Amino acid sequence: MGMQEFFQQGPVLGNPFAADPLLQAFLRWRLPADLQETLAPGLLAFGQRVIDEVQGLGRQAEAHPPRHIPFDPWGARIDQIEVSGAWKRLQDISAQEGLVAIAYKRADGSFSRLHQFSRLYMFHPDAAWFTCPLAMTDGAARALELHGDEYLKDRALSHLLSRDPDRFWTAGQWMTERAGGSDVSRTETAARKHGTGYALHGTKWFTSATTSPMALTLARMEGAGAGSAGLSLFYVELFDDAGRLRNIRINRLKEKLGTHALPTAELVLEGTPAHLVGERGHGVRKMSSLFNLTRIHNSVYAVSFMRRALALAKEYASKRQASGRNLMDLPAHVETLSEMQVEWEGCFHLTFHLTLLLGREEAGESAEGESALLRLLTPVAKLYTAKRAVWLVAEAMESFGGAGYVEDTGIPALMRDTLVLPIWEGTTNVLAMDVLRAMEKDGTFEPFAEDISQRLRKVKGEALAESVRRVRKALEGLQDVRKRMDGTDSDYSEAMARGFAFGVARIYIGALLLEFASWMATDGLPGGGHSAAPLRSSAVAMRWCREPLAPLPETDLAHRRVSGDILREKA
Ligand code: UCC
Repeated sequence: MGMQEFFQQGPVLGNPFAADPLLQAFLRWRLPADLQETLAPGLLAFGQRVIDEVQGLGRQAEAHPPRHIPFDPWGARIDQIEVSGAWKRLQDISAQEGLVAIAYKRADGSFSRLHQFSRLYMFHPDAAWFTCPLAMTDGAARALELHGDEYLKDRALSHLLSRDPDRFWTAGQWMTERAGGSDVSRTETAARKHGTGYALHGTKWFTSATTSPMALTLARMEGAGAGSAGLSLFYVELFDDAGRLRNIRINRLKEKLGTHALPTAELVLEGTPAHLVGERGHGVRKMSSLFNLTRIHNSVYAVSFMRRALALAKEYASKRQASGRNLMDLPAHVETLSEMQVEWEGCFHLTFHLTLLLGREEAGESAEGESALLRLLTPVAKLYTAKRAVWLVAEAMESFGGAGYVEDTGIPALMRDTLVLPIWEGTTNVLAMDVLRAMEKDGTFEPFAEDISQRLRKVKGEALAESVRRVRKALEGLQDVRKRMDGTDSDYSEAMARGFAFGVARIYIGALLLEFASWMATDGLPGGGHSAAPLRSSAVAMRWCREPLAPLPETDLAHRRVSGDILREKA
């Protein structure tokens, strides 16, 4: 008998709706029965479209990245960005599937956001980050809905919310400048009065989705004060009727670590016509309606990537043999995978709970304290899920051994595309500062603590009692730290902020997982049948609560002095 050659079978993934019991159970939990029945077939069909069309298009878009063409053959400056046909098809599918429109049509009432984000969650890992333009488009639609005049609503919103691929527009967002990165108040772009509108002059250092027909951006009017209150929000249309850029120069496309299909450019505005959005001034405050929304998109994409990485790792472990056993049967590997699973489920609950809060806010149906909770949990979820996604995807990559490090498995691209999550739309520490802002300016901590207490009161069953006690205790610890942060030492609060935000996330997730497990044990069985699912949900919740929920290092003055010493290099 000849030697048999060894081949490893590659991973096979199913329909992202049919193969996701957590998403299905969450929808059963939160949606009214009739709405759930209405939505499920559409979600299943969309899942099939993701497999049949989106997967292939995403791969093609990734293989044919955008190209900057600065000049025509005869030397004229044209600054075109060429994108692949696959990228354009992803845009058409986004329009047809209502990936932005669903949220604004509000046919599903306060559940419209849950519906929209369920689709984006299934679409994202195969869509080569076309979800970046969609996030920007959604944010721009919200900003225009809240602050735009009738002209802008007529002109732009109808395109942003269209389901007709020929009418659908995506939108760009140009917030980042050379001086004003995270500190947007240092924006240097000037807005000069020009006819009935304005002309913008300045450089935008990072602009994503730059092939979009419109963008929202910030600029300072002549005579306006310093700081972010002196900035105004502007609407820009990039192209004239002949398709030429309107006084915009493209310096170059960024060569990024990942997100290779997505055009991200440096722009110089040389008198670009612009339309003021809302009253003059307070541009950052207005822009926050955009970036608070894109931060929720970011959380959805983080859990979406986590799900993909975990599905790949589990599928591989079920086939791969080592030491005479499947990886899935090796105790060390079981520990690693189950830790990843629990982390993903926790992040999923936090994020999808946020989509419910957002939906209720936009439908005008928020209960008392829920707007505050939405304000606080938006930066918390963004910073927490992004960090945990980076950790989880790196673990998944490692679980493939050398294969995970090889390009054509697609896993390196998944890792690169995940690494952007903690960076764009606010880095971890910038968001931790936003958590402080949300507590200090908007008084969000007390409604948060009250919400947890109410949620824990709903948890039934002896098996979960110890976990409930742990969450309560961790919340008390967080309340103590919060009291100390309320003092005058702002350096103390800032030094505590990241750990504090992680604590908020982990404690809130603990409460959500317990509430879900309790529901699963009583009402959660599909069709009322018997299943191991309730037991599983309880195990996940208990495992979550057994880990430290808010490990907060004390950052008093002595601690910070040492931190400073550690950083000062001595010869
Ligand atoms: O740059 C980017 C891309 C980089 C990487 C690209 C890779 C390729 C793309 C891949 C795609 C997949 S993305 C953009 C990143 N930039 C940000 O997200 C900005 C980060 N910085 C912040 O979030 C800061 O916290 C600022 C800019 C918001 C801070 O602004 P200020 O003006 O210094 O701070 P203030 O004075 O506290 O806030 C001004 C006003 C206040 O309201 P009023 O005027 O009423 O007092 C705040 O309460 O804005 C209000 N405000 C908010 N309101 C500030 N933040 C918020 C908020 N989150 N929600 C509500």
